[in-house]
Parts: sequence; structure tokens; C-alpha cells
Amino acid sequence: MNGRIIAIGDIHGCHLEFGELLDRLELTKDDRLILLGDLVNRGPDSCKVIDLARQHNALSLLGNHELRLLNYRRTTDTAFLKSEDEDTHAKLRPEDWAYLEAMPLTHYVDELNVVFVHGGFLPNEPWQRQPANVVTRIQVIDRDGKPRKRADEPDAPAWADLWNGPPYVVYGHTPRPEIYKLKWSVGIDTACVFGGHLTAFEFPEKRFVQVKARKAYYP
Ligand SMILES: [Mn+2]
Repeated sequence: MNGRIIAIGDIHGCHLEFGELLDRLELTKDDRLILLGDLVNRGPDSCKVIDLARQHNALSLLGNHELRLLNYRRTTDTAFLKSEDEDTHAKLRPEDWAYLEAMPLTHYVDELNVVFVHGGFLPNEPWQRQPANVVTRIQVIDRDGKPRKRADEPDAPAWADLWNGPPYVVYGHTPRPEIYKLKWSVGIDTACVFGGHLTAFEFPEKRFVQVKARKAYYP
């Protein structure tokens, strides 16, 4: 491994912050950029985010927002659709849909024994076999061991609190005001679209780089 491996948390259409973070990172051709999903929706311009991702040859993982848009496109079932999706659905170009279709669920780096994912994993099952509905959406674990949204189970533990590696997991999806760093995981969704920060985490230095959001784009 010559260059760095750099993960970036949920961008959600915040192309200005994403562009600033890319400038700050001073990428070289040996660096590998991994976007942790939810590139789209809520923020100012989803298409510009995908353009930047493509220009920098990023590996983009599937987030729950991309999954929902793809499900709607496949089924035309509006049950999958949220109001924030409609604008994005109308604006995405054919090459953007192809980009979303190609997003993998996880990325594992053998040399580091690190796995990258949008949401996270159920702690007591092999991570390689967990389905899209789990790994893109999990936030907390309820009393029955089921994956749930934090808003639905505010007192339940975060999945990461119950996760014992290896592997070490780098994830987004659960927005927090601060980076959530534990022994076996790091959560780097620092709520950029809500007016927080956009965070990058670099290997092998294990260094964080953050850009402050220009404003809260979404309530
Ligand atoms: Mn998400």
C-alpha cells in the first residue's frame, strides 16, 4: 500500500464542503478515496457531489438514501419514497443512476483488517453476510437484538457499543456532533448537512480532517 486510504462520511449533496475537504486532503494518484454512502439528498446539489466522486475515482458505498432511490426506480412504488427524494429523483442523470447501481455494500481492506460500511453491522453475526437493509440502516440494537433507528429506540445502545472486532469498522449514517471513536470502530458522520462538519479519516496515519458546514441545509 503506497498511498493513503481516506474515508469520508455522509456528504448529502454538500458539494462545497466536499470540494473544500478534497482540496485540504491534497490527494495524490496513490491515494484511495472511499465515500461511506448517502452522497445524495437533503443538501444543495447531489449531482455535483457525484461528479466530484467520479472525478476523484472514489469508491462509493451504498447508503440508505441511495438504496431508497434505487428501490423506487426499480418498483415505482411510492411507498419507498420520501419527499426529499423527489427532487433528487428528478435531477439524477443516466450516468448518476449507473453510479448508484454500482455502489457496493462494504469494502474490506485486508492489510488493515478494516471494513468500511454506511450504517454498521449486527454484532453477533458474520458481517459479510448481512443484507443491505441492515448494513445501510442500522443505528441501535433493541432488546431483542434487532437493528433499529435511533429515533425509534432512543435508549437502546448503538450497534458500535456492542461491536467487538476485528475487523475495525469505519462507518457513517448515525449523525453526531462529534466523531464517535471506540476501540473497534469509528463513526464519522458529523452531521454536515445539519450544519456540523464533513469528516475524513485517513489510514495509515489514523488522522481526521474536518471542514465546517457553511450552514444548516436541512432542519
Ligand atoms: Mn444514512
